[in-house]
Amino acid sequence: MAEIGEGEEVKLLGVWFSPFVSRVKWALKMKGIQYEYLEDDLANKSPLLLQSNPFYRKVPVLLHHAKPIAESIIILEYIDQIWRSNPILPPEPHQRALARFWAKFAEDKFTEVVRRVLLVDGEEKKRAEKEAQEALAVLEGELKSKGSKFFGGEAIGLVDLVMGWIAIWLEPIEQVSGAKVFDPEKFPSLKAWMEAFVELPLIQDCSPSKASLVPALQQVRDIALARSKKAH
Ligand SMILES: N[C@@H](CCC(=O)N[C@@H](CS)C(=O)NCC(=O)O)C(=O)O
Repeated sequence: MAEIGEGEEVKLLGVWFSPFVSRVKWALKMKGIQYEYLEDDLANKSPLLLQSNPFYRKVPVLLHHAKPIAESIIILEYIDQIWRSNPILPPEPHQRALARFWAKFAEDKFTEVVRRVLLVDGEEKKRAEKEAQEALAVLEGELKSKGSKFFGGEAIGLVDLVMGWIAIWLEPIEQVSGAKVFDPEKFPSLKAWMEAFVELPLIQDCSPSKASLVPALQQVRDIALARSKKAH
């Protein structure tokens, strides 16, 4: 039997320290898809990245038979539609809609807010810190009411792939920004979920270490702060 991905020509454009790229790596690993990984340079973006994602100019980009797909959550859904083993979304339409809702909530209300925690300072950082904690309280309530190991049930699904970065990136982001977003006493269900998530071999196999992220995120923060200083 041909291995999944063989003859499929799957390429992933990414940078190693991006949580958006890692969620795509996790999904490809979960499905057992072989692919070629191309590390880009955000300070000097490759022509392939600029051609494949001309409007956002961001990684990740998945190339399937040279056809580009951008935006990590859209890529996750594409992967799930093309390769059916180990489903990312549940089969039932209402359950699928709920998974998409929570993935969107986590992205808009948490991921994007923590991005601000990393990239800004002062009052704006404090506001973002508080907003992120409010979103975590909602996500804690959702996970608790589900009563399952993962948002996807007993196996990881869309919401776990979208939120999983928290288990690895949040601590380095807190360290670099000096903010405190996660309180394990306030969020016991999320704490148990993070522990279960990082214990999965597929996550351990293709994630950067927290220690390696600290200097990389520090650099991202320094560049963003220097740019905003210049702009004012
Ligand atoms: N919403 C996008 C976010 C991707 C993103 O922010 N990628 C960053 C790396 S972490 C990037 O490529 N930044 C380059 C830039 O902003 O110029 C997704 O989910 O794919």
